[in-house]
Amino acid sequence: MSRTYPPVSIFGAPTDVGAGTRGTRMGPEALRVAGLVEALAARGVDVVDRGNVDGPGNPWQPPVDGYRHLDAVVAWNRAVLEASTRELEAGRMPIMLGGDHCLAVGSIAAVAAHCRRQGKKLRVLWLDAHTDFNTSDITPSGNIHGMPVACLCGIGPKALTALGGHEPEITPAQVRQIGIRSVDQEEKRLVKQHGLDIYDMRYIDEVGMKQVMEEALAGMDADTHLHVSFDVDMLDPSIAPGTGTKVPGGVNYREGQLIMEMIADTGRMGSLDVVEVSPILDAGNTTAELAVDMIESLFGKSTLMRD
Ligand code: Z70
Ligand code: MN
Ligand code: MN
Ligand code: MN
Repeated sequence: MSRTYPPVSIFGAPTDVGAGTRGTRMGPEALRVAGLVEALAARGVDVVDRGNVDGPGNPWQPPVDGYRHLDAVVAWNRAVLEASTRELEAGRMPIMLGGDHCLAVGSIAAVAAHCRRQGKKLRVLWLDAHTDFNTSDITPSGNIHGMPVACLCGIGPKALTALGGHEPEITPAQVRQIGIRSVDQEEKRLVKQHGLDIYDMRYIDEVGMKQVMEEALAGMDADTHLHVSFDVDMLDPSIAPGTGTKVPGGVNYREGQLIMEMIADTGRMGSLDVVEVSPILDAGNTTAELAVDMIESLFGKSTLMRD
């Protein structure tokens, strides 16, 4: 394979303040122990591990006005925004290791600002069992990891929607969601109202992952920055049990690999989140190891030479 990749900077955001179960704070270490840095280096990628960003502990309190731990979530997202921005401006690809999925507000706000500065188009691929489009009015839990896509689209608390200084950071038309199979009742209405492009499990079963990915990646060109936000709960819990919200009927191993390979083939990935890995719920470290396996495919690992 002759494909080359931009230099990569990995950083961890060890928190679970946005989630309803604790444990994703250990995600970054689990991914490191699974050999993420070594695997990328072995593929010839110029990769550095910047260590972890810092933030407040988990107050473990009930929701206030529909949000759990809003202040702590904002603090962690500021740290992620800063770290991601620094790497993007240095011409490097940030890989943010969560932590829970609330952190995508900061990582994607950084990428959106970077794209505005560079005159680039942004496409967001949201790999998840969930649409993460709740608001304080309709959330069943108050957990902010169920809200980042709405926040990025300008719907949410000011401290998150205005985090990167541009409201909204993205529009629903820039987002493609794959692997979806758990959407709350009122959340369904909201994603429909906002026209989100959702490839749910039924559609994946009906047309197959190849067509799903062709559709989700269509329309990108040399000026497109592709951000991949990978919530490991997209994968079926039988292969990825180490996560807090397990939803049956998920993406299987082969479908997951095809997603990553087809993303790699575009050559357009400019940033990546790997979130919701919770090693204390795992069987050994299999979920982090599987995530590393998938990330190798994102960086061009394939069975045969295809170009
Ligand atoms: C539910 C909620 C959720 C994980 C997002 C679940 C949210 N829709 N869970 N990611 N792991 O509480 O809003
Ligand atoms: Mn760039
Ligand atoms: Mn998610
Ligand atoms: Mn999820």
